[in-house]
Amino acid sequence: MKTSITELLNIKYPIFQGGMAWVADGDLAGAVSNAGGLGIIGGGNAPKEVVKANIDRVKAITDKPFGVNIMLLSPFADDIVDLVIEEGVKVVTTGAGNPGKYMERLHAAGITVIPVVPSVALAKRMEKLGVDAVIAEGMEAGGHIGKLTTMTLVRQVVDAVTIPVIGAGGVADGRGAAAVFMLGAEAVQVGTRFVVATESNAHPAFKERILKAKDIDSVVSASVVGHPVRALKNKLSTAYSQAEKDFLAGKKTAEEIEELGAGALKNAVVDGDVVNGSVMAGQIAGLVSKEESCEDILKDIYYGAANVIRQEALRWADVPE
Ligand code: TUI
Repeated sequence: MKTSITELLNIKYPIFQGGMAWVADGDLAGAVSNAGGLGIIGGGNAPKEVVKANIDRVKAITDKPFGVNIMLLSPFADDIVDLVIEEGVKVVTTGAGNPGKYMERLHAAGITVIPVVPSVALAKRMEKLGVDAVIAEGMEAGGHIGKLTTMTLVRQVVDAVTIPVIGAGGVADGRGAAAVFMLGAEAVQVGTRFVVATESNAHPAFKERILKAKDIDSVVSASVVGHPVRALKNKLSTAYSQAEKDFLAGKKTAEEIEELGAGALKNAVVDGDVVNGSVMAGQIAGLVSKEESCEDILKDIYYGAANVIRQEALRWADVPE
């Protein structure tokens, strides 16, 4: 089974592992790439040396293609662009902004550039800029999100651009992946399910919250200051919702709300503080109930999608054209 994305990137499965800050380190990305998906190191807010160590780790695990996600709100974004060029990284995804100012240098270095887009307008702007593909990520996703759902965003982006579209947000198994392929995507990106992979170094308490989560356990915080973030409900999300009320009443500044989030993701992922930290996860966490290897996760999604697509095709086979 081939798609324009498996061909473009020379990977076996049309499945990306999301470049999640603090979670998507060299061990996770290396395991995913080695098993035939596209592993992606999450640059997050990390400085160049930290991302370099993760690139070294992936290179020690596999010689298959992998990517680096550049989080464009990071104070180190410029440095990470230098780094991916120096290290000969083949694929860069971007998040939380417009990568326009880096495009020329990335392409001159032969890097395939794939930004996350939350809207049709940005997808079209990115296509004009010459990006190689776009990731249409719906608001079911964990972390920093846009406003549209995966169902509506992927379909409309596919209609609006001619470059390949990767669908993301709410995909954790074969059925979800098949649905996104039906919308016209050439690959899917999966985050939350890989957080609980055996090879993921996320703190056991962080994994446990995802494994135990129900469908309605995530909330979106900080929308009022322009950076909506989806995470599982806890003391921090309650504090956010109070602070947002205070902000709307003119009793708190945007900076005070942003401060609540500073370091909160690291506290949860690395130190396991799932009470006061930010347990970023997608709405599909309710379906994720088992810790498995990256290889098993990739196979389950790939063969699961194939099975449901075949079943459904059979059901429709007698309908005249
Ligand atoms: O970036 C993500 N997910 C993230 S980043 C992150 S770290 C962070 N923590 C707190 C606040 C902000 C960031 C945690 N999770 N996903 C990709 C994504 N990109 N989602 C939405 C966007 C996006 C939003 C606006 C992409 C482009 C964009 O463009 C605005 C513009 O410049 O036109």
